[in-house]
Amino acid sequence: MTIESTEPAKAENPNTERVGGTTHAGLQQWVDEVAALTTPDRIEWVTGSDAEWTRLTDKLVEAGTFVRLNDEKKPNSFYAASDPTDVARVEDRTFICSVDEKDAGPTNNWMDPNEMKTLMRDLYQGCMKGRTMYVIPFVMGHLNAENPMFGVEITDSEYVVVSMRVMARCGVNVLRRIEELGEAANYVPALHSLGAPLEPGQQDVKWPCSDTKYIVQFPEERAIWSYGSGYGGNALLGKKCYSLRIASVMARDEGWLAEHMLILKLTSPEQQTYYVAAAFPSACGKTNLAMLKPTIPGWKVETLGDDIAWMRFGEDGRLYAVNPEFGFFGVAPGTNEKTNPYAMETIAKGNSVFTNVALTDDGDIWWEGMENTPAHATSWKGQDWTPDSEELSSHPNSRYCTPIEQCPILADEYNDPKGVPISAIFFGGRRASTVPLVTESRDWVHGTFMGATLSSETTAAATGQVGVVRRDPMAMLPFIGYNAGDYFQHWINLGKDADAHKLPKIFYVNWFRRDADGKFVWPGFGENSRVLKWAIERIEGKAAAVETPIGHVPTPEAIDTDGLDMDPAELAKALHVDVDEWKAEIPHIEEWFAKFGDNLPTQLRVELDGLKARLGVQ
Ligand code: GTP
Ligand code: SPV
Ligand code: MN
Repeated sequence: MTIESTEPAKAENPNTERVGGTTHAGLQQWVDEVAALTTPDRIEWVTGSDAEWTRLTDKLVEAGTFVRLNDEKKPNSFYAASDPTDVARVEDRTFICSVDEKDAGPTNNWMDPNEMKTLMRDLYQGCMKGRTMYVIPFVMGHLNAENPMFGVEITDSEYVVVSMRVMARCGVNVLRRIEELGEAANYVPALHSLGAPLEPGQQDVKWPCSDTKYIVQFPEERAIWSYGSGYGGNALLGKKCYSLRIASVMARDEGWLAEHMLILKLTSPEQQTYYVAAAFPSACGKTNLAMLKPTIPGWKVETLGDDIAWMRFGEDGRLYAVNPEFGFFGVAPGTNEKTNPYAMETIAKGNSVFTNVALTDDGDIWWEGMENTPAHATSWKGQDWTPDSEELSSHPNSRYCTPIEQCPILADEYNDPKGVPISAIFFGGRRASTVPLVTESRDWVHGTFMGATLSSETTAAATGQVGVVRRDPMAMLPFIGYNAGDYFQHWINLGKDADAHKLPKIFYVNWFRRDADGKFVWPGFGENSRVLKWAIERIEGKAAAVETPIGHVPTPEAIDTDGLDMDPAELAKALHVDVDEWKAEIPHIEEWFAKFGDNLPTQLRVELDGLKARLGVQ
């Protein structure tokens, strides 16, 4: 991809300092073009060395972006607070710029790619003035994969460089491999700028960003242009932009799946192992389930991934999943020794970045829900905070960014580029009513229907209102890089072409059902192991279920409640299929499906008709 300016490229800043480079002509040309457009003071190729980490983190400390944490509490770790306007993914500023508007579908923002490029080229013009432009060669997944999934992110943010080094395999080894492959190396060019040029002598702010934000994917070109935000999925372009939006388009074209899913390994007391993938919308429990500590004796969970799964059929006809990431970018609030002890252990090893949490007076971090509430701390907004404060100490979408290899329960298979064969897929959302604790689909198409109609209350992971129920198909609403109707068809097609008995079984879960007082009915977290156990026993043909209009739901006796401190009536509530609530759901599903017109797969319409008939809806 080139920048393809219609205007002659501006003469490059003759004083630009250059550190590093590449023998790959195409890549060097793209970097030169971006430099000519954005006019940085300095161009630096990221190597991934420890010395580089130290230099960049020192620079961030000096700039005031980072505070170095107490080495005894969190070694080699840093605290950052973002600009209060730059705290989450900006879905209304995110675009799929396909050539044809129809290919973006009814769920994405769209603009003509040429129009978007013209608009953004104007924004990028001189936007790195006074800054260093970093070139980050990275690979999503394994460098020794059959087809390594390369990317190169250009960014003018040191915070992004440091975070990318945690979240993806980056640096000189990747670049050398790209160079060895030469023209044969496919890489996704991913351009990022904070949109905050510095005039000579101008004092920088702690968190530079712009009020104008664009997060843009060009699916045909497999390219990403991001502008104006320094936070999370807006700026760490290997994550949502590449591994979901662009990768979902690649997956459609090549017959695989790029999904917003955790991957876990489950070992039963009989030492049987199973791999489970689960898609829950942002801030709905993936990281927590991925690192689950089972409360039922003899069962063991190990982690393979907490956010993204790439799944391809293996030669044996089974669906294999790989986590393309190298770190966790996890929701901080609510994480504690009880809900997620392994995440706590992972971050305690250090080498992490904490953004928008609270800074304690002894140089550690804290957030709502963590043990040992400090008597005083500095809030993410930089204000004095005490337990009596009205405001939260941490932003609800505050996050820890930490290396996956520090996770004490990381499964060995994480290092296998082949991935792991998936036995079960869970779809789940955050629903106060209607959706029972767990439902088993009848078959792949019914499971696809469950995924396609998945709904969830919105969370702080994206800007906008929180707590509003919306359809979030396969937990991919903000991440499908093409027409969601075609995406549903792709799911159905993969199932059609596969060996039915080798396909993962699909389940629909809801940890978030509430009672009349607004309390969660199901205790969740480690207790979710009881639901995993039921699902595995269903796969093994051992557990009981009742057939309901929406699918197979466990009888209360089929759930292992040994040691569970829960009133049986409450469990019955969690499992209840309320026909009236489901009848009320139908118009919402109808409205959702209507968006897709002819692009809605017939099979999903048939599934909806079946559901209506079973519920007795005309
Ligand atoms: P992203 O990183 O945004 O994709 O989110 P995620 O799906 O990984 O969500 P995460 O596991 O970080 O959970 C987000 C929030 O849900 C946290 O506040 C958790 O405490 C809460 N949560 C997770 N699992 C459960 C559960 O089983 N029950 C309840 N009630 N809350 C949960
Ligand atoms: C999500 O929002 O689903 C995340 C965080 O995992 S971000 O990387 O910002 O997308
Ligand atoms: Mn996510």
